[in-house]
Amino acid sequence: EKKAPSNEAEADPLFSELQKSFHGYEAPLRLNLGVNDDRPKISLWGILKGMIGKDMTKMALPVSFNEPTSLLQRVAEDMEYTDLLNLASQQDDPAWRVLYVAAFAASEYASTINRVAKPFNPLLGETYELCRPDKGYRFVIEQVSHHPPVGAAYSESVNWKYYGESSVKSKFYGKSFDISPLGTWYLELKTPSGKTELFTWKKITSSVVGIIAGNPTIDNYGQMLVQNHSDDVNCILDFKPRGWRGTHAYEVKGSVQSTSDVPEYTVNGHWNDKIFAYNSGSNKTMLWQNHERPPRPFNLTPFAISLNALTDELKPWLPPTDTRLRPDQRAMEVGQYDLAAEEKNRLEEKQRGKRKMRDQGEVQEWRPRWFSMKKHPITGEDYWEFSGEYWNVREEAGKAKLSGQS
Ligand code: CLR
Repeated sequence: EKKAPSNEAEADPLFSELQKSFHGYEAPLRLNLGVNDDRPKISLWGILKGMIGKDMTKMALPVSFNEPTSLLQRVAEDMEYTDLLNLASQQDDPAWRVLYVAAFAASEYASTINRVAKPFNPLLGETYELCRPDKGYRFVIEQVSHHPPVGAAYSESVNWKYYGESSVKSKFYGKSFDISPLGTWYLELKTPSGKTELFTWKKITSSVVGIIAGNPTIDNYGQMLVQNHSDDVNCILDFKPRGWRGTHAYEVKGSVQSTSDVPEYTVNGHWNDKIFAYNSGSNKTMLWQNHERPPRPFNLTPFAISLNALTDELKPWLPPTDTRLRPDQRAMEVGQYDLAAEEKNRLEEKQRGKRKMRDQGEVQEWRPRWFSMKKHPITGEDYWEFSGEYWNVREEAGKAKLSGQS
């Protein structure tokens, strides 16, 4: 017997679609790895000093510089603080909406602390999905290009849709290793009045510093404009570079900006700890606080550790392209580094072979399966449109597998 929708969210047709996608996510989250991180300690500078001027895709690094995540999962880590988007969606005041959205955009950097390691490079067509029934969202990302590496992502809940392109340019300068993200990120946010607002922003530069001194850390710096395209109440955030002796480490400052007459708000805090909003009377409100960070192998956060779990419940619902099924990353996760290196080579060789065949016209040109390039109706920029098919195919394939099993 079906229960009548008890509130507005449940009346949304998306609500029942989401419930279907949640099949397979019944088990509790995996929050720890049963291994120790016993990667050999090799000096990063020792390995990198011959590679000045190179970008990451052209560096052959020993697998001990990897962590058992993929770049697709690193994008999924953006989803750790989606509670902020739900909060934003409840705000009547556009200034508070943009403040919570900006806090969400800043929260994406908390995961980078102490993670001086290379995520696995996704294979062309590799996908990663993440559903959180407890948080009411679903997320999917596909590697849509290999050279240059590009991932197209789309996530949604009844309160918001968040999507964009993850593509990075990287370069080793000797003193630092800089990673500049190129894509735009889009947030469609439902407001209490029932309207939908579009926000966009671009990610800032991540940089590995302290390489020569032998204590590498990640810094994130640059200006970020969180722009509301539906009214002009925007927020600008300035992530300060650590600076000499780390005086400005993790610092983020900002303000709400508008051409119309809105009260003044400023933002102040640290992206590894807490971020606050201040009104003109200096009253402060905490927008965001970092989750607890118990020590974990590879310095992963518990959220990151949950991402690669492969439970029996989930297996029948996953497409063969899902990151969780990659043997090299799995070997890395259980501490079998030699096997990880071997498997990684095998998969990459196979991919090179396929590429060669495509280049020679022996097999059809490759096309992304779940995304296609379109002009964005509001910004006019090129973006990856998600067809939604992924979830329908998943549902049918999963049901077929389960009925074949019984
Ligand atoms: C930062 C947060 C963004 C998404 C994003 C994209 C690329 C990631 C970057 C994040 C963090 C730093 C990162 C980078 C790719 C490579 C780089 C993981 C997650 C690492 C630190 C480079 C290590 C290089 C070595 C030589 C060890 O929302």
